Amino acid sequence: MLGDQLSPSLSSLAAADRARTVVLMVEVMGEASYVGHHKQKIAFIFSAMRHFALRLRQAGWQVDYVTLDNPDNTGSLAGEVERAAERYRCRQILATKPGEWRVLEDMRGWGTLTGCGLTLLDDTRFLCSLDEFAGWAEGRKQLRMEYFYREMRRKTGLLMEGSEPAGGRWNFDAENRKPAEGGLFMPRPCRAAPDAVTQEVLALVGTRFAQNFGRLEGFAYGVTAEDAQAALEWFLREALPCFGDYQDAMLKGETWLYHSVLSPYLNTGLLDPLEVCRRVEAEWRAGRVPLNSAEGYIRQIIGWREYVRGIYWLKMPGYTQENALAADRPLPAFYWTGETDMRCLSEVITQTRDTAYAHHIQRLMVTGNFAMLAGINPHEVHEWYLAVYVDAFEWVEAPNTIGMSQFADGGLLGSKPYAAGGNYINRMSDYCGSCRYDVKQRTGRDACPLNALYWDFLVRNSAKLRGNPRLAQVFRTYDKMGDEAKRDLHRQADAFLKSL
Ligand code: FAD
Ligand code: DLZ
Ligand code: SF4
Repeated sequence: MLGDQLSPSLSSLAAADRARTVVLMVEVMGEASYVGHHKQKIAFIFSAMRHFALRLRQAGWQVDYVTLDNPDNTGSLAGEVERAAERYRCRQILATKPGEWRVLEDMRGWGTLTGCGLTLLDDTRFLCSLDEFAGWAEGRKQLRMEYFYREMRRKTGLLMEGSEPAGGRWNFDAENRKPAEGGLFMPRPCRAAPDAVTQEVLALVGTRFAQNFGRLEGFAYGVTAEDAQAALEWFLREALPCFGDYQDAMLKGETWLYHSVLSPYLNTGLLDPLEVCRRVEAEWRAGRVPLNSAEGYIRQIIGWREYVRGIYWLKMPGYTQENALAADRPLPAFYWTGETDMRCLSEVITQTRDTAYAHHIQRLMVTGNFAMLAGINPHEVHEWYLAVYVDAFEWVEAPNTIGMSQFADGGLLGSKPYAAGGNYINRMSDYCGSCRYDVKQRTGRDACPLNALYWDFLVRNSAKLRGNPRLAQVFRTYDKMGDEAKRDLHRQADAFLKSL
């Protein structure tokens, strides 16, 4: 069982005979270092794995758990499977398919490697199977999330009144764009105090991964199903009512706002996505939360989360190498330090370093938007996101980065690039007020760099973007600018890019 397969209902467990099975769980350097994971991400996964192993033992399973510091640890999944196969004179390997192409390829070799029979079962912890998604996608020119989402609403019956969507509309996103306001703040989300198991893991990670990105101090992620359940209860009570309204808002020093911070638990199996959605729906039906919040939240899970998984498996291998806009600049060093005068970026990167978390709009419209405007190589951007967030597993991270955020798949996921100048960030956050740059200026020493970069990005990629009907208006605006204004913008952008 892998580090993100911590569900008692996992297909491999369900198919195994408890009396004749040894459950193998391994902490291996290979998995802990294929990207330079944030320290808190490694600590979360290792501690959650150790707690899950205890739980399985309590439930009567024989568990062989190999810790990272076990002197015989070979450092790879395959190496540990081979050793275990010999140890137990194993005849049959049973596993649930992983969430990453790289690991699936590795797993497919385990039968030959060990001489055992190998059965790889589908991961049934999703609403939409990969076959079902492939069937939905077949023959469609555009794979729009909105239509997929409606199918999932019908399939689950979530927020449905018979065959109609509750409230008469499928999507209340237009009501979910309130900017940050003065006095908008959140009580700190439900955080778990590290127990003895977690403390041991924190010590291990602090020593073995001392050079990795991120702080360990303040680690407070839950590591058991009970912790995850407590986090869900907190979210339903404290944050869900305002989730919809302020989903896109950003505020200095406010990491979590009204977000649920449930992605680490959903992605490792400590929470069940459908159960979470049913609880959210029940809050709306009981009149405790508005429909825009309940719908907005459920859409993220049964819509976006399922949809990106489908895209990942439909397009791999190859998807993580896509680079439709031929962006080739290296990732700026400040993505690892937060040391930049651009307040929006320093705020989000510092927060990421301290917590291994940033909410969706921070990922999409701050770090993601800047990387795309600056023409950063999307594969480097992808590896950064895969490393720095506690919830990052490739099946969910890659389509969000390569597709939604960088437009590197040429528009498979989004009908236009999520590109914005400083204006958007100024509208949705309070970052600009304390920035050394002036968000209102396009050129000059103090101009917000995003403004010139925005136009420069569009023009740099005009061969690929000009024909996009959703960008027709912005290109018209650009065309109406005087030659001098255009030249100044590109000079400004060039000088900035050279200084990166
Ligand atoms: P909330 O805002 O409370 O949302 C609720 C839940 O909906 C999340 O827990 C998550 O499970 C789901 N969700 C929301 N948006 C998305 C989305 N776009 N795709 C898939 N699920 C979604 N999410 C990850 O789980 N892992 C990643 O590695 C990841 N990488 C991302 C990279 C980029 C560039 C971008 C733009 C987004 C990424 N996301 C990723 C999606 C989203 O940002 C996170 O799911 C969300 O911020 C997690 O915080 P939360 O639990 O507080 O979410
Ligand atoms: C991300 C991760 C890390 C850091 N460490 C381990 C590990 O030691 N053992 C393990 O089984 N899984 C780990 N994982 C998760 C995997 O790298 C991989 O992303 C998922 O299992 C894919 O489904
Ligand atoms: Fe970011 Fe520009 Fe605002 Fe500064 S002025 S915080 S760089 S958007």
